[in-house]
Amino acid sequence: MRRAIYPGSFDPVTYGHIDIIERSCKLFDEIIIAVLINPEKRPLFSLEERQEMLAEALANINSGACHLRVESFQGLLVRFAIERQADAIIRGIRAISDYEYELQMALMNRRLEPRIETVFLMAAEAYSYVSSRLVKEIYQLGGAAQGLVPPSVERRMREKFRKS
Ligand code: COD
Repeated sequence: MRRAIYPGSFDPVTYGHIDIIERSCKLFDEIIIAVLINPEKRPLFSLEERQEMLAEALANINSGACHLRVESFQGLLVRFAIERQADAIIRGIRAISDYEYELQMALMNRRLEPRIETVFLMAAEAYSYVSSRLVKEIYQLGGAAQGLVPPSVERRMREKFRKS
């Protein structure tokens, strides 16, 4: 069985992330979507909210025979990958600007743990400009990003900024 970890902040999950998960399913039997717990960063959504939004979004995708699991992790990603007996780490590439950071991280992870490969996938062009950061900015400024994030994320974004 081939297992991969798809790690990220997912603050919040977008259709760009979902697209990468669907593509990963064609390559692996199981994907663990691993949400980072980073005490030094202040995400907009709590860990529980980010995991719930992922679970809601994943309930609506056709993953075929591929098994999807949402978990959280802290500390070194490669350590988590080894603990879960994963073969690979999945990362998404949008533009050449992502590549530099992603390459650096992949090479560092390979140095730390040569048994884990990093696999880069590209989302559909329609999502190539979508990022969690921009989606948050749009809602914060009173806009909406329909079609770029799952409906449950849209709803939670509106609630979040209505309250504040
Ligand atoms: N199209 C394609 N890919 C996309 C899109 C899109 N529209 N949107 C996002 N992605 C990709 C990103 O490029 C990324 O590959 C992935 O989806 C997740 O994105 P984010 O933004 O949710 O998550 P990141 O990039 O903040 O996650 C960073 C990690 C949590 C993976 C990283 O900080 C980490 O590994 N931390 C653990 C500590 C560690 O091991 N450090 C040493 C690293 S060398």
